[in-house]
Amino acid sequence: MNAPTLVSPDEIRHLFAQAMSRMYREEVPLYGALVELVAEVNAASLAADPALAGRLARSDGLDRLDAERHGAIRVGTPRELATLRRMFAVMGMHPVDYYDLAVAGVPVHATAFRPLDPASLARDPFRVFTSLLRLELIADTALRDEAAAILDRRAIFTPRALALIDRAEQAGGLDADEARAFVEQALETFRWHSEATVSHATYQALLSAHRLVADVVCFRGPHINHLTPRTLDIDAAQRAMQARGIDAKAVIEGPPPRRCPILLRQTSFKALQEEVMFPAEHRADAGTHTARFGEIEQRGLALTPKGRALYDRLLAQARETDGAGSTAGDYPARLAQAFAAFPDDEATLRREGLGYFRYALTADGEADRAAVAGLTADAAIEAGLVRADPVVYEDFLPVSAAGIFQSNLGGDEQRAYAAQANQAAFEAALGGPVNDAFAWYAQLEQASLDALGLTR
Ligand code: OOG
Ligand code: NI
Repeated sequence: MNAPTLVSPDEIRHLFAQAMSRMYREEVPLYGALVELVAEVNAASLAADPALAGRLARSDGLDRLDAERHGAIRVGTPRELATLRRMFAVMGMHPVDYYDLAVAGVPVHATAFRPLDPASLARDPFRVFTSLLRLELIADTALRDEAAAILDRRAIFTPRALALIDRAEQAGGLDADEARAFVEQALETFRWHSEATVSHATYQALLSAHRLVADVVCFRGPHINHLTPRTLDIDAAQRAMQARGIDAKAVIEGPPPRRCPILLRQTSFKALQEEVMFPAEHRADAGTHTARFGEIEQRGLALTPKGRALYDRLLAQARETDGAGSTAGDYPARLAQAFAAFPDDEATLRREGLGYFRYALTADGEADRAAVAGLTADAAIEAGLVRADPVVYEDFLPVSAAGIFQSNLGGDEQRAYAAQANQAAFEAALGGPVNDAFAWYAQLEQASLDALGLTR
């Protein structure tokens, strides 16, 4: 009997990421222009800093430098989220962390589906930030019920996609033909539809509840709303966008520019106003909808809980000054000033336990492995036997995500919801727990120490 040859989930994710990129470039040509701009900026960064390539190769893979790092979608119901979890699992993507955005005035909570194994991340790092609408935050109960009824009627997965998810779960994977069909079918869920499923009047009512509610409820499915390639110099990329007359968001989200990058910095071009048709009794109404944009990101050191607490405190300090959040003109200066208190050299970041590092042998260490085992990490580094490379942050930042949402909803509303974060409700909808990012980074670091026989 011939056992079927299964395609690895990593390969399926890689095919999927490529297909999404092709589809989105076709759907949003400005996104294609952004990808080209980023490739130019990255090439210039590498040319200007010959040592950069070596550092990247050690920490974050130089391969696929220009490939998309993430995308984002927004779904409406627990059932949609639970099925997405199963769909992403076929591609080796699992939910990591819980993000509450209600505190920032966006009526969703979210997770990111991403690879967990470092080798899988290296093969293709593609991940999807996935938000679930919190309908209970719509104050008008009649409108809330109407939104729920609309969402209840839609089917965002093709029957064949559902059948292939079942198949993958039963057989432990997909063969090459099934994998190809799966990617093709999965793509349908994330495609843009320029016809709304509701009348213009219903759209307007949902829009005034919150612009995001209209985006989630009024269309056939959770269209991909952005993709995000990685840049090696986000400040240069932001300037290049502005120089080309691309309507970039006012500020870069996340930490200020630093010698040792930490966490995640992001910016985007603002969402486009796109023509949409609304079904009406005798003819279709024309209108516009604003949802889709292009984003770029630059990643740095993953912070420990201690480092993250410091980050959150300094960020809050920079944003607090005049209540204007990150939109005021002097924000970059305030941010830089606040972050003067965050150590900016790798040795200190490591010694003070602010970031996660991966330990590896130097050439001297390779030559004398036996001398390494049993040493403390500090002593081994001191002796020149071991090197500590920063672990790259692979997740998201709720304050930044809210900033990205806000600048792309086409309005400037800044209401916060009084609602509490509700991870339990999110996980119930998801059909399982989210992975804890801190535990994941800590385990990566520990495994690198254990492999060399180092102690702390
Ligand atoms: C998601 C925004 C969050 C990010 O990079 O922080 C996000 C959305 O607008 O749906 O993608
Ligand atoms: Ni994003």
